[in-house]
Amino acid sequence: MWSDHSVMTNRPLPPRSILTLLAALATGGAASNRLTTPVSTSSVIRINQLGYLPNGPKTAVMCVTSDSTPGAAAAVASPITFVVQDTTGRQALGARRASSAGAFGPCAQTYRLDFSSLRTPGRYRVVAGDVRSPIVRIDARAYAGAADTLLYYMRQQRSGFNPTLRDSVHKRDGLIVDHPTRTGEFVNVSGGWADAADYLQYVTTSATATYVMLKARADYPRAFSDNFAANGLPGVNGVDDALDEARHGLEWLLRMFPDDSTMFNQLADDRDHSFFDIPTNDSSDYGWGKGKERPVYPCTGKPQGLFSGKNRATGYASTAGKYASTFALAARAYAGSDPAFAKRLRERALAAYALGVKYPGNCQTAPGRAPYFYEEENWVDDMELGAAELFALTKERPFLDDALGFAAREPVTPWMGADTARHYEWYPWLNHGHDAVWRVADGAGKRQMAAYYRQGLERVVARASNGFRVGIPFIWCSNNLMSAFATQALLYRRMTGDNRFREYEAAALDWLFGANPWGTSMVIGLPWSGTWPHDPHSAMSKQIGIETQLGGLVDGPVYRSIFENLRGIHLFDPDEYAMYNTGFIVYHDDLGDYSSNEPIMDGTGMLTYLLAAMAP
Ligand SMILES: [Ca+2]
Ligand SMILES: [Ca+2]
Repeated sequence: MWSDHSVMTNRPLPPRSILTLLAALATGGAASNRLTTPVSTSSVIRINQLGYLPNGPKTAVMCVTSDSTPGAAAAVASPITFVVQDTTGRQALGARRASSAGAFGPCAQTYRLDFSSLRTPGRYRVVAGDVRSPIVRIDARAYAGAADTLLYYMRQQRSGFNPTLRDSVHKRDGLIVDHPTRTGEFVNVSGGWADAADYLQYVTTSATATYVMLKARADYPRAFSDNFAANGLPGVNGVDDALDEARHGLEWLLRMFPDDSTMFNQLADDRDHSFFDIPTNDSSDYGWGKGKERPVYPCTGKPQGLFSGKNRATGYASTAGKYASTFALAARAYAGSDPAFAKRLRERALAAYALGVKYPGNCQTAPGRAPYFYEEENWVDDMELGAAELFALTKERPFLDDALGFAAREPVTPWMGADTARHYEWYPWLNHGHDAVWRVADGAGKRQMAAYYRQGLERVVARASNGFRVGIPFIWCSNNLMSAFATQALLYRRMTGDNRFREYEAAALDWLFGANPWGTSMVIGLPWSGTWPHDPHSAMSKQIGIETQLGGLVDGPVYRSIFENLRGIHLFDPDEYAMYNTGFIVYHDDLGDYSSNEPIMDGTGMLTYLLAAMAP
């Protein structure tokens, strides 16, 4: 078992070039972080490895694992005391008591060790008896460079020219399929990002990631730096790197919506999964030869799937709304710096929205040979966001009326409070529409939007009495839900000044960076000196090196039943987390586990907002 304790220094990754990272790895800088001293007891203290802001909430979570000797579990249910020490062992916070918060997953007991009253920046350990936490960092700059680090992964996912490989990938995109009149026609839709460790590309996820990056840099302009050029190679170009990355997405989205009646939704399909190789060697065969053109799927408003499996598509609006909101927000972003581009974005935003009005319903992704697809069922959230952003752009009142109407049709994103959901059934996980409406609505409208967010947060919190304070369902891509919950709580707090969900917001953020049963950050290389996924489901990682995956958010833990029932899933190596995979949720740092350890583009892009908000 590798742990926890001895080698972590909790240094966030400073902005620097990938070349420096490669050099660090060549000298063994990262590998040494993996193996540390064995756990001496069956209790561990989990912390946010990135650190805590001096004036923010600070909680570590103690987990007493269920393999404790009989009798011990009963004993630890009683209150415990803990202290906080500085790195010399001197007491920085006197003894505090903590009561058991009950069982959770592999933990027979959990305890919340709240040290929020310690505000002095520095490095500490939380100590309970003979159990010591890793080094805890309290620092106003704990999140400096964190949002930028996510962008390393986004650049690495680029299709077209890929800056990590310094080569172009998927040069023949693509041939239209499933179109009433244009099937077989070539259309240039090169660019965008691969969705995950496979190379499928979806408007659903790409537009959402683009939107959130645009919003993150608009709201928190100082969170991002300028260390990369438009093509993703190192270099300064006078544009923050979040906008560079968003523009890479926008250029692809414009190709995918080339005229007012042709709205493409997807590039490639799961026949891509026949090969597990880096994208330059992708030799998937879509029926016209290996490594040739990839299929481009339009929205048709009808169930799609070229083989036996079909989705349940009913319209265009889920995709059309995402195009509209992303283009409209981008039009405002480029109004000053590139008016011609802004004008085109505005025109495409209006056209996309009109198609969404004409064809209400879902445009789901199309399955190929496998039974999996993104089963998005809600579209009013997407049209709400599109309408709100179009109102912000045009100031035309009917858009605001539309947005308010759509908002009332789905006040709470339905996964909130649920035990489970289909794959990407309620997407995006966070409805940014309510926030976009709040920004432009009158007093009554603002109160309504805040109330909608509050209702969703209450439903999750009602399930979160455990010591980790988590109430999300552990469906596939649970880290997306954790990130969405924290972001919604943040937006609600900023809207209202109401701090009632602050503890849960912090707990979700802490979970993503190590305050979880496994004690691992869910973002590759963040912080570089911490514990994070070294063996993700990724051909790039396997063939070239883990450093290519820097900044990638992995799927996160799933219900055991999900892991055990997915096709073709098995671990390649002994499970270093076996001790913590005894409960109802599992996470494996293993190449073979595509359910919990695959980096995901949309989740990474969406996390930029939360980390930008935490930046100094
Ligand atoms: Ca730049
Ligand atoms: Ca939706």
